Amino acid sequence: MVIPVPSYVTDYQPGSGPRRAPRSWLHSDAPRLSLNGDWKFRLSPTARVDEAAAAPDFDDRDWDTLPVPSHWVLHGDGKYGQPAYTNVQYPFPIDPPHVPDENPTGDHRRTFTLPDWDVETIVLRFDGVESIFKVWLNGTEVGVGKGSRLATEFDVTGLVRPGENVIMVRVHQWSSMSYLEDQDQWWLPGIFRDVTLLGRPRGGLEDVWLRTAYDHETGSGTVTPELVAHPTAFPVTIEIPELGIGHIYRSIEDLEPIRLPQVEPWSAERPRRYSATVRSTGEQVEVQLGFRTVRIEGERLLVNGHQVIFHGVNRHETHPERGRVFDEDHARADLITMKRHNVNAIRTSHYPPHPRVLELADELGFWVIDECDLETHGFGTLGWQGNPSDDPAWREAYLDRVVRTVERDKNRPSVIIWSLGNESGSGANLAAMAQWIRSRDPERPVHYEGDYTGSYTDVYSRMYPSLVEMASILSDSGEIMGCGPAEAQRVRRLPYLLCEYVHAMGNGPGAIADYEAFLDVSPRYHGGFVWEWRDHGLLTKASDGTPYYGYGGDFGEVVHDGNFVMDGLVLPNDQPSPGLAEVAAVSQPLLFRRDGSTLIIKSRYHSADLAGLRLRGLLEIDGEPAVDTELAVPDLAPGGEVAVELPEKLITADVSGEAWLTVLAELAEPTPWAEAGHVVARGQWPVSARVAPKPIPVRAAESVPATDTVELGPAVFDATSGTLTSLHGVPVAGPRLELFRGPTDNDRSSSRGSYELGAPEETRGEGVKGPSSAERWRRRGLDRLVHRVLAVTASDTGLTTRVRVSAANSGLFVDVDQLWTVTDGELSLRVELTPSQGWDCTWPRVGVRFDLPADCEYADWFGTGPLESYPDSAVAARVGRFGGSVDELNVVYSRPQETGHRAELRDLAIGTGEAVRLRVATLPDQAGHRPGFTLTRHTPQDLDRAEHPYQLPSNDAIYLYVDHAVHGLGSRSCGIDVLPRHALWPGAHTFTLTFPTP
Ligand code: IPT
Repeated sequence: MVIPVPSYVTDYQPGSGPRRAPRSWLHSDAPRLSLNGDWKFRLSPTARVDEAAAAPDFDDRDWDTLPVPSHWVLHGDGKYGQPAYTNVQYPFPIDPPHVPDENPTGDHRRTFTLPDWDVETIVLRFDGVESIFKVWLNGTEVGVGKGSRLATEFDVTGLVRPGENVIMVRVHQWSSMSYLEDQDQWWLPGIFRDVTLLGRPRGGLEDVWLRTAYDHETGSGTVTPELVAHPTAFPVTIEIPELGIGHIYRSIEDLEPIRLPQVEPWSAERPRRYSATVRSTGEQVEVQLGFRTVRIEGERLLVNGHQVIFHGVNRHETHPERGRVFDEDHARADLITMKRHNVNAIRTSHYPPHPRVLELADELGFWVIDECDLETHGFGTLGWQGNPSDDPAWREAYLDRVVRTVERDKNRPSVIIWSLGNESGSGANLAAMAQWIRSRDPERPVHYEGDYTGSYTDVYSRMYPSLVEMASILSDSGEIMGCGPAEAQRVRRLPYLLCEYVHAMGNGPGAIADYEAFLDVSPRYHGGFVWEWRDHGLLTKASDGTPYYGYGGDFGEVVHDGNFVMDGLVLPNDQPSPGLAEVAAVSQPLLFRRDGSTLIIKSRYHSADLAGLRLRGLLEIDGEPAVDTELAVPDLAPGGEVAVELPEKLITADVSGEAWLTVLAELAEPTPWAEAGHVVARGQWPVSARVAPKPIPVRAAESVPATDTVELGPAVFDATSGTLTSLHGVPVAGPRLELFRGPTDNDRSSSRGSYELGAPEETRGEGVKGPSSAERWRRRGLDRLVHRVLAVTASDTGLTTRVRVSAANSGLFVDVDQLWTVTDGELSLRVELTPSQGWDCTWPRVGVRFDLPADCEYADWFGTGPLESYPDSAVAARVGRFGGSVDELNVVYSRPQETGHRAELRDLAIGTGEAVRLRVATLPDQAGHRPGFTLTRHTPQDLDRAEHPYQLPSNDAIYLYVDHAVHGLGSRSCGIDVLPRHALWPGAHTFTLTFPTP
């Protein structure tokens, strides 16, 4: 008998059966039974499966066991299929509402014993199942649930029975609803959130909404209760013990607001919450209240009367082993990491997270854009033809989703904006969602980026605009994408935010600070949300068993989008990336300026003053602390500015060395997210006058060496090549010119235009469409330079080598002169680089490589740090003394690429264990600029060739690169290219190194 594909798999209905009205996620004392745990599991390749297994007496002994919650593809070592990653692409034919017959279908089965509950109804709740599911209880069909990241509750009162019960849940990976869930993430089928049986008491509280408001002018608060309850639930008491409140309501008609003359408001900075208890005749519910009022006034979005500025991130639910299965400790740790990096806002891209995440946001303090589970991006491939967003057949499914989002999360003070979804084109169904929100919760604005003309949303939101377009949007006139003149004026009257900007893929993003600068251009700009918080790498194994974090293509996908899923500020192993340090530095809540002996502090706090902080002034000479003093903390209202005088001892340094003043704002007391002493803001300035460079006299040596080796002070050279063989007794090879770097993900991308190709005004600052930087570098052979020694000459005090560097089938070259000199026993090297005419692409770097023994693994330096920095990602870098092992100095990006450059090196000691074996110092040029360095186990060519870290060769050397300049990072993997001012154009370079005795 042919079993048909069940019609619910491809219909437009949002679900069926006794689905209960969506309601808040509440903490109740009503009885509950968690059905999480081990279930029996059977996977079928299609949805054409008979229903025999639903029968209570079905024998499932030969089924496997699978934990719930879980994604089955992340269990069983491939036995249950594999995860698949696509960004925009649908991994099935675009033939809505149909899906292929190949439709992995997982039957989950278990028994449970119904506790002896004295309740009125019994509810079966699913907090998240991907993509759709059908439920049977004791052999009887319950219903069908849809909406992967949304809750479904069925009334199972008549189906559940005393004693043992059998439940079967059939989950289909693909369904019509997959068309609405095309988010940029892994496709991960399964029951991935909790399953719970809820006893609903007589006189219970079906839903509770305690809407709060705060009047910033009077300091008063309001709680407006809204209940769904049977008349027998009354009287209902609402208590807020801390405020001495106890209100008794006799009936639903009697639900007047509670007015509180004086409350402390809730904000992301001061997340003050009050516990409230709502007690009916049958149930008690606890709600954590936060008093706040969201309002748009003119072009500004205000909370409690003050404008909100988002230093936000896009947060997906992802974990390298669990996928989207929630783990509270992990989520809390992530949010704490955000707080420690001055992140104050979260967009829940692109679906409501586990409800506890929003409670954590309430508790720790974040502004949240809560986004509905909706994305139809793949229709963009068809020019949005057939897009569900504008097709009446899908209207009910759209409305169902937004209702379930808002109803579930409506009590959360952290949620200040509702978002309809992501990248779903535009259309009437989206507009209908917005209208529904307005009728249900008029207090919170509606967001949707795809509404380019602002016709049904309350804020103007964009992703990845160029800086030129940013300036245009924030000016009074000029074209705006997707808008006619009148529409452009309409969106210019709305609060403006970037729901996504700067793409944190691989090494990057660059230019965060350039976007930040627009906060000073117009109050209309409210900041934005970095794309994205975490890499989504999944822990897997290479064929030899080596563990690594997999991305698209590592799981045999037919179509996939490679490592585009590795675009977070945090690496899969929870390690914050240097990009996150840059975010933290750019987003500091306090900005410091110095004017002589005056320190000007500007507050960017929304509602916090400086209580809870202490200020420290630090004077360092040559990187060593000289003065460390506490400064008086001035009164400073949120948003204000204050000037304080710096003590004399901090700014009058004995200038025999290089002196830097640092001012730090630190937590004075521990907070729930950091210890006392945690630095929230920092400013740094040079105190000593710049020391004029004392050039080292070099004389080109003239005679050809007569021996095979040449000795010069501590150095020995090969006379034929003119390269080092040993330095201070350490075997060293080099120097050798290098212009290449392991291309970053931004270097590899051509998804946006490049400035490198010329950027006339009409490109709106987007540059010109064309090949990636990496492609252009390869065309010019930068990845495969060859060397020809033109001359080696020596004298008693010097050695000169001239090398011509070029690439196969290229007429372009760079001449490199290396002038070694010994003066007063100290060895120095001047490198002079002269390019030929005709170079027409940027250079990723310009510097030299030294090959050191493999045990030269430790570096101590005076320069910038502690992390890597590049011309357009250098706000976090400061001058000081730092140290680390070669493995600590380089970031293990999931796709190997350029890492580890630290600019403006003064002095570097390289060692083995404790012992320093080599030292390299730099001289400043006339402008005070010095080379930077990279100490690494891998060459750019190694990094270029490996797709994953485990494919990198284990070299028998450590490479020291000293680069006079490097190219910026940009954000071109999904955003702007390296800006012209941060690009490295071919040119002549001269720099000088010395090699002091270790
Ligand atoms: C944008 C998506 O909204 C987001 O989900 C993610 O895919 C991001 O790109 C890139 O990583 S959409 C893009 C077309 C700008």
